[in-house]
Amino acid sequence: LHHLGLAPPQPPAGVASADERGEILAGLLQPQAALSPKYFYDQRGSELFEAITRLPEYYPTRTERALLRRHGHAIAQAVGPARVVIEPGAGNCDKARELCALVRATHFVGVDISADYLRDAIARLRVALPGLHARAVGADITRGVHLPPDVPGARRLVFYPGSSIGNFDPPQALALLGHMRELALDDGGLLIGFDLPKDVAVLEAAYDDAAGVTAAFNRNALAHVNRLVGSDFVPAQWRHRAFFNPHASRIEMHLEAAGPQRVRWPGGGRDFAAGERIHTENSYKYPLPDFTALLHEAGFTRTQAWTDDRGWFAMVHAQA
Ligand code: AVJ
Repeated sequence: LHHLGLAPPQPPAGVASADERGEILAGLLQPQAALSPKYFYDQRGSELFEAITRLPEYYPTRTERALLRRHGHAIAQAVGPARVVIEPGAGNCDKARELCALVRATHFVGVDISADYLRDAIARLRVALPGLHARAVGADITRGVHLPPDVPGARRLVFYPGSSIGNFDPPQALALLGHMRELALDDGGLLIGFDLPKDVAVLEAAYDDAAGVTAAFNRNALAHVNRLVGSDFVPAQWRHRAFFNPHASRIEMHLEAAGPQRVRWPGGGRDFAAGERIHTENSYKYPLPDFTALLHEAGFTRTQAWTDDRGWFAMVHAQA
């Protein structure tokens, strides 16, 4: 997204670039081992995430969809005549289909780190909306994306639904929102969905479902890392942990070693004691006024918000 400069070269699928490899190994070697949540999303991880969005416990996706439908008219009015919709982290493009129809977009650009998964989704989107010019850009949105204008002079809407912004800590979120404002150009806007704080039991169930899909999604990151850097993690030896951290207002996900583990990769490795954890995800929950303040700090001007009756999820339109 950044600078709209040159596209970073894309490594072949399934092999880490030198930067990625360095980032992954540095995280694993920290005293508190950590792995970026972007490594959840290989093909299988994207499929598991899609399964999560259909779980009874996982309220964000269906709450957001209901918000878009219920307030569609007002949202379309706030957005105005945007013709180019850009969605960072587009995934299966399900929401893009509804949004593009709602704002009568002529062009759609989906950006996602899971490039093959995105290409299939874009192909389905073209069938569903034959009048829409839709294209896929396989890229890591946190590293910068090259987006030449599809339609010179057309107003842009950056669409960032699903509380994806929750994966970033507040300073990173601020920077990313700033990039999105640049991407929207001077007369464009941002339509963003994010998760609100709520009852801890509701939050924790959403990230530790009874069917174990979120546990499989969490463990799958290790299989993905094995392919990316040649490590020998045994995913079944790691337990899924998910809990709300009230001080930071975030869900944390970790993988906890079920017993002592020796993990090796070309050129190194690490021993983990039983119970030691790898921190795999944060999912921040912002009170509406805090998030609106963040948008203004990122340079957006007018904002307009919609929430559901339970106050569980919010959608905000912000003018660039
Ligand atoms: C895709 C980041 C919005 O934080 O709710 C779902 C990812 N992790 N279950 C979220 C996720 C575990 C999801 N986001």
